[in-house]
Amino acid sequence: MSTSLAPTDATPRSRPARSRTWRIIRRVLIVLAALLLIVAGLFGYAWYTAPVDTVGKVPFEQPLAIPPLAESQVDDDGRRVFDLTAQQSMTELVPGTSTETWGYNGGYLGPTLRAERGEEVIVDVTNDLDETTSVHWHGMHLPAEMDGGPHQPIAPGQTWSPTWTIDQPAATLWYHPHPHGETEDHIYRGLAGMFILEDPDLPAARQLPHEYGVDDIPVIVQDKRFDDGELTYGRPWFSSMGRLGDTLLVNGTYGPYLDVTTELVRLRLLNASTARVYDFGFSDNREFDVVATDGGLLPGPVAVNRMPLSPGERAEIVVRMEPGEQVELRSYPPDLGADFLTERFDGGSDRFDVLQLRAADELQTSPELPDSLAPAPDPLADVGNLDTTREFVLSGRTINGQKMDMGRIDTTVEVDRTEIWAITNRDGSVHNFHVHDTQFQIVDVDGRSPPPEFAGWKDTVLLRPNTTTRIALRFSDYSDPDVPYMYHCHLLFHEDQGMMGQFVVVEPGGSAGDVDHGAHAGH
Ligand SMILES: [Cu+2]
Repeated sequence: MSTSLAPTDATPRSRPARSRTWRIIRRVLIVLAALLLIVAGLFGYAWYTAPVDTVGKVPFEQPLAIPPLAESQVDDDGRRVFDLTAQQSMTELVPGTSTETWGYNGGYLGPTLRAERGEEVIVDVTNDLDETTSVHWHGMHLPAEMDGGPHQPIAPGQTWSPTWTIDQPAATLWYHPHPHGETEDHIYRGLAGMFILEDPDLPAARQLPHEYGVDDIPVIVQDKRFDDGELTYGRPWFSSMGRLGDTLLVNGTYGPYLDVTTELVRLRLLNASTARVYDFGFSDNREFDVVATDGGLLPGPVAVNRMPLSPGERAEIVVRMEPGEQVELRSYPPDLGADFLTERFDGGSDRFDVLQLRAADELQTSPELPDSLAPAPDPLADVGNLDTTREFVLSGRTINGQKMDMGRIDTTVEVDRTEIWAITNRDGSVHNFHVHDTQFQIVDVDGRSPPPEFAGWKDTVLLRPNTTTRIALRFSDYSDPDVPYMYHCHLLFHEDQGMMGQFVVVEPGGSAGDVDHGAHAGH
């Protein structure tokens, strides 16, 4: 049998040609094999170095910083006035190093704002940075022009003074920048803070631990990566999530411990990371009670031993301590619902020691947790039927096939009408979904009701790969056809790349107006 490479009538002259061909093929094969080895080597390196595991390696040597409660005054109009100034500083985040950071009224993060339902507030936000930013009140029900999204930029040197009336139940909200395309950077550098709402009409709230900084503790969790003290801004090769750090800060503290002096301690967990999903639990797997989620108290405490939170989500948990004991709050490998490769590179194998709780030898008695905390969320009760009103498909960096356009209104909703939104993640990796202005209730995920700790008020929901989550929501008050609110993925890299849409709330029968594309800087 013969082939063209080995002709039977081969002449002496064809032999050099044949061996030359073989030489070329051999070289190509060697180069290909070398390339394959390099790629396999890089992949292997990435595979083995991808998981982060800090369990047992964190020196719990720093007392947990408690963000100060923001000072405020009541002005002549009866409004509670807060001041926030975004500024740049050098901060000792990791002991012995100095890091360039951004913060509000300080080096890193910002003070905790606290206000009561019914109060009118005004926040004078000054931008002392040398680039434009904004401040969004995450989870807050308020007029669109006060929302602090991409349409309310604050230019360097300017002050923006949004004002609104607190009109929602007690909750752990937060504030952070929302400038279009720059949110990941601004939050990563340190701009974020907690906004605690109180509600005198919820008596159970006073039976929960509520002494700020004593038995009611903000726990703002963020992952970072440092190089020689400086924050690094790279993204991993094999992950599409965005930045995934190998070092945790809690309230800006590296290696934090908390001295506990009461039997019960309430932790207000906030995932203020840019991309990472956590699955919080304790080092001895003890049960704890989830008492509130994003938008406020659950109907009653829910005992669990894990509580997953994606970026932007909050949970208030109450943990019982024994005198003299130590236990660590951890993050266990979160269930990202993805294939094993994606899980590995998106943080699904990662474990962290988060915060050490050190109980005093004698603990003050705490009141028992009430069985009933707050009325159950009502949007579902208001819906005559559960027909889906709208569909949102998240894929790549798009929602319904489109990237964010500040000049385009994607969705127009009528004021005070309950809607069912079906949100589908069509990708093989996680996204999440945050809606401004309102709190929603999760109806079902692929037809299944959520577990009780996820059946309360939410404004942000994790979307596992290839699932459909339906939420019930209502936009009461504040119609404005010209100024949009946002819905978006709260993985900030995705958001910045355009995974965001705009909606306006209009009066019944109304239609969207002309959105101001450029928007105006503060005055
Ligand atoms: Cu996303």
